[in-house]
Amino acid sequence: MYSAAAATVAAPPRRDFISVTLSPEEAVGAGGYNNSKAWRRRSCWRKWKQLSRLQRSVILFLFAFLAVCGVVSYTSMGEPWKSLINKSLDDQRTEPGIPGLKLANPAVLPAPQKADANLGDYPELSQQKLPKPPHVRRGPSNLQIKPPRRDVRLKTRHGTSRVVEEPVQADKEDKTEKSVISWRGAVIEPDQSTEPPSSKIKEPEKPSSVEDADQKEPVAINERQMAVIEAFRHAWKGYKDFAWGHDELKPLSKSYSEWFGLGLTLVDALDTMWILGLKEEFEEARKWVANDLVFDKNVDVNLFESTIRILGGLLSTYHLSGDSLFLEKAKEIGNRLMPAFKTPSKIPYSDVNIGRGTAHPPRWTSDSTVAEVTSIQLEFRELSRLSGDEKFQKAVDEVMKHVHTLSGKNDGLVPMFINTNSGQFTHLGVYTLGARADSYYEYLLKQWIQGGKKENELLEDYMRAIEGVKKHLLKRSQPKKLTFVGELAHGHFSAKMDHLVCFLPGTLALGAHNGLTADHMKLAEALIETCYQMYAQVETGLSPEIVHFNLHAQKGHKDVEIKPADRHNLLRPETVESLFYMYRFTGDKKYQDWGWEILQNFNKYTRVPTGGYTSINNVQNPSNPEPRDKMESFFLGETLKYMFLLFSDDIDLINLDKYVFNTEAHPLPIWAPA
Ligand code: DMJ
Repeated sequence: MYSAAAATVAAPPRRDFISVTLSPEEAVGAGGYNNSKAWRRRSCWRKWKQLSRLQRSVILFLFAFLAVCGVVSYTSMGEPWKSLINKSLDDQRTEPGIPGLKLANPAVLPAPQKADANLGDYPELSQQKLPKPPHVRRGPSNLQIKPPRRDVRLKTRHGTSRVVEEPVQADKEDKTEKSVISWRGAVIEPDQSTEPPSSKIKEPEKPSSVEDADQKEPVAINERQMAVIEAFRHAWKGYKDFAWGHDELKPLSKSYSEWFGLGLTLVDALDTMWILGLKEEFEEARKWVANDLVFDKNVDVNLFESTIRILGGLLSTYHLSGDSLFLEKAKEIGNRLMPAFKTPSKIPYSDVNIGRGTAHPPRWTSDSTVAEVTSIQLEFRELSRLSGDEKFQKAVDEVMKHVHTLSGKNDGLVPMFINTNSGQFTHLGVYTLGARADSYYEYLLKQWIQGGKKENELLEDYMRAIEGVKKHLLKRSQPKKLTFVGELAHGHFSAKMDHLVCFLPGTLALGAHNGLTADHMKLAEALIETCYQMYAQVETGLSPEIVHFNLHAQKGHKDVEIKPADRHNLLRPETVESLFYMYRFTGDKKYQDWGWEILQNFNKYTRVPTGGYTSINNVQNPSNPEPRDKMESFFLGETLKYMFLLFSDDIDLINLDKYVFNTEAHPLPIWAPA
């Protein structure tokens, strides 16, 4: 017998040893070792012939079976395999310089921006060199909205017609589409690609992520965005170490405060983590939501706050991630909030006991706040669209319709309170764009956008209100002639402006972007400059909660005056929010630079070394800003998210033609994106 050892002697120098047993006859007949193809073919054929018929049939059957399996599995498993492979590649992709930070998407680098020279104001960052912008996709792969579609013909702005795909909506009522004449005479056409908001919603919609096929070239995150990620992780560290699962971090006392007992910071921050690409943090937070977010509790929650932060946060996270866990939780909290609407007037109570299913106004009054009852609509309407249950939308639409008809407005400006029994405004005569009224104006515009620009009453109320602002509340300060929005109390003008009002430039710019008059954009530009000055003119470079503007030039006086009771800073987002809109719509880099300054000042005066950021009591004292020992959930939910978006040059990172942000910075889909 010829052994394999003999065969290897004459084999080519490659070190692949094959053990082959040859019969002497084969070997001798071949004249020794012969590895030619023809010889091998003949030898196989001979072996095949030696097999019994049964053996041959079994082998043939096995071949046929394997071939069929191969074809079937290729067609049915191709996609899952592809995504699995992509996923595992994604998982391996970590952020240099940020251990554990995994970014979801690879990126193309669009000329990364240079960090400003004044990193010196931010000691921790100036000492350690910021990591180079990585080639990564930021955020999840599925940020674009593609609701279920059907083709319709749409007139473009230029009058030509093109085929667009329209989201499917169950409601087909009220097909009348009226144009609205804006205050300046501009004709605003309803968006013809959309259906009006539904009053009879039947079919639930899918998350925007599910239909996302627009996988365009990813964009790299830049150094400023990296600084935001770093800030977020620092804040998250404090929350995780000392307040995990509780509402708010108390970073100095290394403990927490409870408001509703619903993990407010965690839920508010979910979509920020998703957008920043913080996969690990997102996953651990998701686990908490799955296992520990329990709504069946005997606890009073504020309808507005829990709607914008919890319901809004869950809905947007559902859209971004496509994970149905968040929709189920959203439905549950939505249902548990519904008792609030059981009032004589249908104007909801401010407080709901989500465990008992009871609701009530505050102890001292039967009034609700106007902003609160008119700034829950984006979320409840979206919940109806997603769940197929019309009751949510019906309840909040009724509130808007009712408020639309109410008397007591002053050129579109609304009072701050509304009675839950009578349904009438109370405390008439006081008008502000600040606390208790602010987001009423914001949600007029945003609901109009959400619903496809068809709900004309909303637009009318918005346009009228902005005219009211111009007529009654706009003034210019001295010496810099800053345009600001004051307040009106029983005919008396007060030059007082809450930081909260700084949402307005962003909202005005959003309106202008959606076709409203160009002078809204002009006003936005003037107001954002003012909001920036509310930071820049203060010793710490951080805005106080409220400022008073000087109306008369006085030697040595700045435009901005601060009263002792107003000099706190709660890490609020409004100015950064407006900077984000302004940058998106103008591309003017100064807005990014202003935001960068603000981020550095947050880092300088509010960052707690052991983790977290804190509100401060005194923005005028850089040597002792008097930390308050509290990190509000909106710092993670809003402020840092808007910072990250402001520093991005990727307009598809939450595209403003596809998403509308709720008042807590949770992006919700526009029902029919442009
Ligand atoms: C947030 O909860 C929301 O932005 C709300 O509209 C106003 N207050 C805080 C942020 O300042």
